[in-house]
Amino acid sequence: MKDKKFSDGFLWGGAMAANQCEGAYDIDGKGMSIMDIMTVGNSSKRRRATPEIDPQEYYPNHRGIDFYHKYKDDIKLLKEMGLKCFRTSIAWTRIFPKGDEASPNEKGLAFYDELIDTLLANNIKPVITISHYEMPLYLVEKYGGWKNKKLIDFYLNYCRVLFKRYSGKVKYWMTFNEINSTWFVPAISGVKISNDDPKYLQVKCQTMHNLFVASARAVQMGHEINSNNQIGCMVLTTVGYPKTTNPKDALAADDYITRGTLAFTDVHVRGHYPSFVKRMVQKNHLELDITDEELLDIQTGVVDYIGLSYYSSSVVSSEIDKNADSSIGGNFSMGLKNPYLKANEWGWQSDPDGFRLILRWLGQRYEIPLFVVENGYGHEDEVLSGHIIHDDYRIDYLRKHVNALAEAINEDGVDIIGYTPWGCIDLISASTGEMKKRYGMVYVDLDNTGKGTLSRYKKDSFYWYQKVIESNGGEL
Ligand code: BGP
Repeated sequence: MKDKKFSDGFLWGGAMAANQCEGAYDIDGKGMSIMDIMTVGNSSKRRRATPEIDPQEYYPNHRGIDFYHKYKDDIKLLKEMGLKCFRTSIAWTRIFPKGDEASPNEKGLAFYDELIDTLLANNIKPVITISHYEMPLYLVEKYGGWKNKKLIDFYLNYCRVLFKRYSGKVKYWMTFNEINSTWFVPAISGVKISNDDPKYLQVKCQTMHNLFVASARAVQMGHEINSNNQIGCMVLTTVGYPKTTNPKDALAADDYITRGTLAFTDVHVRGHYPSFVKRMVQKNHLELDITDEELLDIQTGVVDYIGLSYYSSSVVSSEIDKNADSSIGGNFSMGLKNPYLKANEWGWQSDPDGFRLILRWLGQRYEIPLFVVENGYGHEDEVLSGHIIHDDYRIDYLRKHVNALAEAINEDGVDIIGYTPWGCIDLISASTGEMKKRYGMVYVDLDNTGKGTLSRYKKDSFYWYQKVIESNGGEL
C-alpha cells in the first residue's frame, strides 16, 4: 500500500448525526423532531414511527450517547485519532423548535457555537449536514411535511441563520442527508401516504421537487453569504448487480442505480431533471406544481461536490423473487443475496469493489469532487477485561474500502476530497434504534435497553485509523 497516495489535505474524518448521538432531546428549548418519536420495533428489527408517544417504549434517541454533554471529551478522542474533519448535523429543532418561527432559539445556537469552536480549536474542520432526518415534528403535524411548499421557506430561514452564524467557520455543508431516502420512504420527510394510495407517485414527486428547490436555493444562499462555502448534496448509494446474464436483469440493475441514485445527483449536479423522470411524469399524468422560477433555481443552485454514503451492495432481478430468504438488508433500498459476498448480522453485504464502481460511476458522470461522508460496518462488539475491544472485522472492512478509495483516485482518476467513516464513536442505529449495531472506533458503554455508564473506550480500530491518518493512507 506504500504507493497508494492521497493528496495533502485529504479530509480524513468521522461522521455522526445529531439525532443519533446528542440525546438531550428536550432541553435548552429544543422542539420534537420526527426522529424523537421513532421507537424500537418489538416485532421486527426495524424502527417504526408512532404518532403517539408511548411511555412504555424505550426511546434511544432521547438519550443518544449524551454527546450534548460529552462532546468536549469526545472531541479530545477525535483529535487523538488525528481527524482532520468531523461531520455532524445540526438539529433543526434546537434552532427552530417548531420550524416555522420567525427567530431562532439562541440556546440551541449556543450549543453549536461551542461545538464548532471546540472543533476548530482542535484543528478539526466541521462538516455540517443541515438536515439529517431531523425535521421538526410540528411541520409534519401542521403542514403535512415536505409535500407542502411552505416548508421551503422555513428551511431557508433555518439555513440563513446557519450560513450567517458560521460564516468563515464552517466551509463544507450538505443540504439534506441521503435525499433519495425520501423516494424510498416518504415518511422520512414527514409525508404520510400509503403506497397503494392512487396519489402516491404524485405526492412523492412533488415532495422530491420541493426538496430539490429548497436545496438549490440553499446552495445559492450559502454562496451569496460566503463565496468560500462548499455546499454539497448527499445521496445514499448502493450497487445492484444483475442476477443473471439475462439482458432483462441488466436493465433492472441499470434502473436500480439510475432511478435510485443517479436521478437525484443529476438534478443536483446538472441542474435539471433527467429525461426519464420527465417521461415518467408525463406517462403517469402527474399534476405537479412546478414553476419556471423553481426550475431556474434548480439550474442555478448546482452543488460544489457530491456527498455520499456507501455500505453494501445487492443483486437485482427482473423477476419478482418469491423466495423471501434471498432478500437482504440496507436502510432504504433492498435487493437479493450475492453468493460471492458476506453479510453482517443485519444482512448488509460487504463489497469494496461495489464501492469502487460507485466512485467511478459518479466521478465519470459528473466530473466534480466526491466526498465519502458515510461508510462502515455495523457489528456487535465484545468488551474484554481492561476494556479491550478487538474489532478486526471492522478494520478488515475499512481497510478494504480505503483501498478501493485509493484505487478510485489513483487508477480511475476520480476526484475524492475526503472520507468520514460512519459513527466514528458508537451511536444509536438509524434503522433499528439499537445500540448493539456499532460502527465506532470508540466504544460507548450503553446497551440496547439503555443501561450503561456511557464511558468511552478505544477499540483496536481506533489505533488502526490513527495510523492510516498519520501516514495519509500509506499504512493500511
Ligand atoms: C445511513 C444514515 C445514517 C446511519 C447509517 C447506518 O442511511 O444516513 O444516519 O445510521 O445509514 O445505518 P444504521 O444506523 O441503520 O445501521
